[in-house]
Amino acid sequence: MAPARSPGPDAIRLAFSRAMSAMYRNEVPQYGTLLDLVRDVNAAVLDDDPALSAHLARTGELGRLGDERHGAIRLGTAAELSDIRRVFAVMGMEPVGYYDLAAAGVPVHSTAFRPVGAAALAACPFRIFTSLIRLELIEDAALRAHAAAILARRRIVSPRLMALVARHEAGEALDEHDVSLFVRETLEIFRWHSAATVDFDTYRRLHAAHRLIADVVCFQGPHINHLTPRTLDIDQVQALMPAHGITPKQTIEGPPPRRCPILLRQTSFKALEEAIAFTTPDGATVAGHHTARFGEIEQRGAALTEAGRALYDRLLAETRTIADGRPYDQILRDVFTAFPDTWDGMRQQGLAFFRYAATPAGLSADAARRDGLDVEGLIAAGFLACDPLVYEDFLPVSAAGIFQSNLGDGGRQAYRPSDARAAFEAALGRPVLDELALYTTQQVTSLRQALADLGRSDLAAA
Ligand code: OOG
Ligand code: NI
Repeated sequence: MAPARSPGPDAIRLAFSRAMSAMYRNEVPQYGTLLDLVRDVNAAVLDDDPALSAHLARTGELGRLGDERHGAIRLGTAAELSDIRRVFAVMGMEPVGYYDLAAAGVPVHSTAFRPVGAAALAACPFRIFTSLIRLELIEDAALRAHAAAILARRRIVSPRLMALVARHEAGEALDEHDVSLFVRETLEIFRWHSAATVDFDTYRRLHAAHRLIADVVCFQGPHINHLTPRTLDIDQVQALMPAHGITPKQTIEGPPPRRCPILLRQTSFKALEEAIAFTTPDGATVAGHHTARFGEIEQRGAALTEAGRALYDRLLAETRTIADGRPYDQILRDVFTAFPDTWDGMRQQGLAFFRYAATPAGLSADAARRDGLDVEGLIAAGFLACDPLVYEDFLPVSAAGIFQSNLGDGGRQAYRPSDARAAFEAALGRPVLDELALYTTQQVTSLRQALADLGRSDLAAA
């Protein structure tokens, strides 16, 4: 029998992200409004900027512009994190980076499951910011044990789904039919349930310990809490949200607007208050409410090297210590004038990552003209081109800001610093990938190839 055709991880991820988007738009109508607004603003930007439009067409990004870039979930146990890791692996999503949000007063630690190769990112960039709640940060021992017992009773993945995952892990190709079942069953994990699994009193006590803890513990599973499309003008969407009946968080997270965008800028709308049915110990139902779900937008810029990131972190920290009556945006802009805002400057100072390629002029130039030039000389001569690598990851301070804007007062607590990364990776069942290593490899590989094409492999060792 001929082997069944398998859609492959990129196609499965694309099908899943589209199914998730449709489900979320249906569940959270305000998110659909945000998507429409983002689509209109993106269209206007492209109309006004034919060069950007041509660039996105050339890089194959235009067709994917309307697809979400990421979503987020919050898990309750080590076993859930391990199961989710196995499910996401079927879609080519690997854990990249470790984010300790406790440092910013949020009792979770996180990773991002995402495609890693350039081709996979281009095929479907969808990723999921995945947090694991840290019950050990609940001070009340009895409440902590109660929460753990509630979580121990639930299973967020179906046996049918895990059977498919096991077949994938055994090296079996999943056919179209398997894949549609896989997408359906995976979608179920993230569906919203308007009935809590606990009585109102338990909810109230967990909510008082931390709202996030109630959000994770009191429901049947890790409902998707937001999806995030890509915008070409985040300031514009932020400004237009109120006119569309959407209340944005107060500030845009991340770096200020720049000529040469870096890292990631994000903003969200406030989580909605939704009706929830709680049980009582005698089996009756009590009406209550819960806020968890929201919408977010993002705009991405260049990935920064360790040095670039250190400068970014230092300037952001400095911005946040200043309270002199100027608006936050203004302070941010002023402080960040210390961050070079030209690609040449960032490259020469080793602040950002780039992808290199030999140009047609470089390939046809006399060897004698190419020899004797160093990398900067080759660039200046127009023989070597470089484009910044897009930042594909997340920022802990920004993520904490997104969490907090949806937690209201009391969302921020002081937690003692601890090194929980080893525990997170043990729960995950593997180490997370190092984002800096991924960007470094891309840069080094492209430069080595470009120099070889120019007959200047002697420079690659430098
Ligand atoms: C995740 C918040 C972080 C981001 O884009 O930085 C996040 C959450 O609320 O669960 O999604
Ligand atoms: Ni997000």
